[in-house]
Amino acid sequence: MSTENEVVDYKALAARAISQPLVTHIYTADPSAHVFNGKVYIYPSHDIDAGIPFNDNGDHFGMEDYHVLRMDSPEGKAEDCGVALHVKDVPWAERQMWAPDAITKDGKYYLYFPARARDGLFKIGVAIGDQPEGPFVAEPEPIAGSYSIDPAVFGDDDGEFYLYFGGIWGGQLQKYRDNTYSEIHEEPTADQPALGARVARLSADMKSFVEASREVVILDEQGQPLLAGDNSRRYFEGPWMHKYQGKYYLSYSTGDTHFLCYATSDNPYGPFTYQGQILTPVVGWTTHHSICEFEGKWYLFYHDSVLSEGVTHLRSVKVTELHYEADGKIKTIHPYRD
Ligand code: FUB
Repeated sequence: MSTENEVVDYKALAARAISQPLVTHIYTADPSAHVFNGKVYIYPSHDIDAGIPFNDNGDHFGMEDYHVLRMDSPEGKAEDCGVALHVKDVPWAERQMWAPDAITKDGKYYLYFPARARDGLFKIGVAIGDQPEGPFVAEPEPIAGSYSIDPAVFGDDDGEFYLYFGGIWGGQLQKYRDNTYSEIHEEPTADQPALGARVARLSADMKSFVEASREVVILDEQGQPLLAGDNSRRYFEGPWMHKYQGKYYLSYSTGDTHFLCYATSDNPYGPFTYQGQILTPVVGWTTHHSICEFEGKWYLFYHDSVLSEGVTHLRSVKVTELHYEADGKIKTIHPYRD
């Protein structure tokens, strides 16, 4: 949104914003929204200033717990339901409770979350509760076969559940090939296929993968995999899956180019075909979202750093209506009016 050293008038920017923070008493980010029992529940990261210096690994994103937000409708007020899970109550996790997601099955609620384990590697855990707002009790170990960050859980119409996950750079996805970590691995060079998110089907008890995770490939209009150098379109982090008119929509952040983009497929495993941009860049380095239907209307939940006047790890979740064209294309949203 701004070049280095440019003085930004954040009050003017706030006035131009198409939507305002859902809560202002805490900083929140990475909103995963779902409708449970007729209400909207948002599972965000809870941003804090942990006093950790900025670096490319994102260590300054030092979050420690999760608060769940509840809304009677996406156009209403958001209520903070309080702490749903704290890192001190997760036996395997040490720090950095990053972007979570949640789902319900058979009367239980499952919160999926990434955190750094004591060996410095991100893993994904699951915590279980009886109500959408928690509290959630974490399983003693991370999900076997999970790694990296940004879990997004998707329940298909046939009763199967899938976990999408993965993020490059601070999210460590570039350190894995075929689900195995090695320090020698790096992001592919610009002319090689980009790394994709990962997906695995969940077990009936929602606590494990029934298969090794697979790569989610995104193809261009010629049917070729997007390349690692295609920074404005390739996958970076923050996967989200939703279904619209029978098609699977994979949406995600492009990271260093700060777009939310999407690709579609007839299969939850893909391959997906790139379609376009959902959201142009927001204030702050990261952009992360979810898409949720409520009473026949569709909404984009996202975040920006306007409230903190541009502090990239102090973000605020927002919501705006999302519209489809007749052919199923999503209309691009611009977060600030001209
Ligand atoms: O909130 C920490 C990280 O920032 C998330 O995991 C990424 O998706 C980015 O939003």
